[in-house]
Amino acid sequence: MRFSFVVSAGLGYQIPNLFENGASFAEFERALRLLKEQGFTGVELNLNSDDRSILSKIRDSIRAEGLQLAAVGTGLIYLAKGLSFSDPDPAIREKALAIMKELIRFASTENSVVVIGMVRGNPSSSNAVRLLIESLRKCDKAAFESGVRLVLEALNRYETSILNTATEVANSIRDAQLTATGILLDSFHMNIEEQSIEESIRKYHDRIGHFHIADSDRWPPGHGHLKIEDQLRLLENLGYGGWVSAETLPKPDNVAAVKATANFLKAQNFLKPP
Ligand SMILES: [Mn+2]
Repeated sequence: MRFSFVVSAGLGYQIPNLFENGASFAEFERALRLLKEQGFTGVELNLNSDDRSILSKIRDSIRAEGLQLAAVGTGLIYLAKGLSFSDPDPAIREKALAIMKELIRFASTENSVVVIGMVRGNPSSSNAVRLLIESLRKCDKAAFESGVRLVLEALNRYETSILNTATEVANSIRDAQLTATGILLDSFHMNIEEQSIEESIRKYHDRIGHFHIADSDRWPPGHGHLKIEDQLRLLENLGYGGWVSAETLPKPDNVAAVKATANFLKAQNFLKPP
């Protein structure tokens, strides 16, 4: 297992207006240095830009720090731009898909997984899952052609109305016959939705393509009441070799959240000091 930390305008190491101005780039580079110094080998970003000059600048900064881009989150396509894969308007679905394809192309050069989380939208129509699956098929085809792995995340009911559990995600992948798409499980969401976190990890471990950790209160591991060390030990024993990415609130602050997560992972012998 490899460990990364989210840097974004929201969750993880939080940088307001990330990649929208020069100051945010400078702070981004400080965040990367901190991750490296604390022993993380990767970073996960949330991107909604298909601007190639910005993407190549991001790539250069990550490479210069000797880190890997573990995963590209895409929730901002919906949360910042209002575009989703389940929107009843086909033109909006196509716009979301166009940005997604650009991010898949970007991920392909970095060997990163691409996360399908909130880009599904938060629909109320009964038709939504059918529209989502149609979009997922197109995405999956683009990812397959680029040699990229997609991961579909189970998100809790308070954030979206569709695909809340590991089983719902696994069934959608199966029904849509997706070949380049795995499952993303997140300890924070699973704590709300799964009957048993351990059983879900066990049942779907061979399809898990990415894993997010945050405690029950979404603070860094060790703050709440989840046994994240047990989840990680189980994944390890089941042979999971992908990324584990910390997606915590920036609490009590950015630097302390990174350090608390690193200290937790080191105390549990998952992360080796660099
Ligand atoms: Mn997550």
